[in-house]
Amino acid sequence: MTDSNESLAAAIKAGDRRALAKGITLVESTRSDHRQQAAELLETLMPATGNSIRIGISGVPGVGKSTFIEAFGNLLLERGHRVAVLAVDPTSAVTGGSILGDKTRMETLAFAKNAFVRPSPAGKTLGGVTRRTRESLLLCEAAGFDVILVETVGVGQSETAVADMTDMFVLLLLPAGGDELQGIKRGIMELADLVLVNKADGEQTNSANQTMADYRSALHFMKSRFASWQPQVLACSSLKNSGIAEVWQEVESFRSTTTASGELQQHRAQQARSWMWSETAEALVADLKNHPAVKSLVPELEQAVLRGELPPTLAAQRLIEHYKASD
Ligand SMILES: Nc1nc2c(ncn2[C@@H]2O[C@H](COP(=O)(O)OP(=O)(O)O)[C@@H](O)[C@H]2O)c(=O)[nH]1
Ligand SMILES: [Mg+2]
Repeated sequence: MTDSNESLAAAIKAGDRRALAKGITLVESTRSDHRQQAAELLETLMPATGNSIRIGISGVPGVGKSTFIEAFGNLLLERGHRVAVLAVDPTSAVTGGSILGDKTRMETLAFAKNAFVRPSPAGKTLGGVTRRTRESLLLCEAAGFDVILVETVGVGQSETAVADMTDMFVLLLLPAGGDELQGIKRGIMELADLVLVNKADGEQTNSANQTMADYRSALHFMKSRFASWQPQVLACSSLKNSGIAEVWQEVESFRSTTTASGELQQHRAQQARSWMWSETAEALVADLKNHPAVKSLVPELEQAVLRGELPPTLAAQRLIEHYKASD
């Protein structure tokens, strides 16, 4: 490892936020020398990771995720925690924007000494965005952040990606309306360890309580992710700062219960293993696509598949045969 990498690792471990930002920039880079440096950095810092609670925050756009993170994050800071906020937004490459671009909703948090807010990395694929966020999460842990919040855009596959990299998955809902109305798929519901009906304030208080009751009974018929943890439903107002302390209580209860049952550790181990395999698959495909012998074959095979002349399975076999033969 180079000297500069060595001192970067030390600065990150000392909790230096600028060093952390630099480390994340390395992790997000696609340059191969940066990739190499990032890999070494991660390996050095690995023993310093794992000491946080990783919380995924999801829900449809407009439900109040960013507002909730601001309220929740500030409560945690008051209680002496160090809070990092990351995001998975695979659309940011397309739209040029990023969900945490709306730092206005995280006014205090974004500038607090014990907080670290990082927008979603840009990336062409969800896989790429996911990998960078996972690695950033590890760097944040090494820098001593003990609560890590990962916000999703609330559309498409990003929910599953975030559930796969966090310990606890929190789903925010709007008052009133069934899940069809709110556009929540059953699969997403089933990932939730905690459901929060947000905007329980003003005129919406009653309907929020109704929604809370509805989901409490609905969840009874769903399979929970952890045998030791029955998903809970709470109501809160991120804007009025009510019900937020109860959320933290629930998180602590989740952590102690799943730690005692051994499920939290098991969950993390499985996540790491499947991460290893998705990395392997992505790297192999990237290498295969870059291989000269394969590259020249691709247009022809793709055309044949597009025209319906060649079964995709056969085309895949040919690509792999050429890849293997060329070594
Ligand atoms: N009344 C009320 N409005 C809220 C609450 N939380 C968020 N909002 C508003 O809902 C809108 C969307 O919030 P935002 O945090 O950007 O949602 P996100 O897209 O899920 O991140 C904003 O206008 C917020 O002020 C809440 O608890 N009560
Ligand atoms: Mg947001």
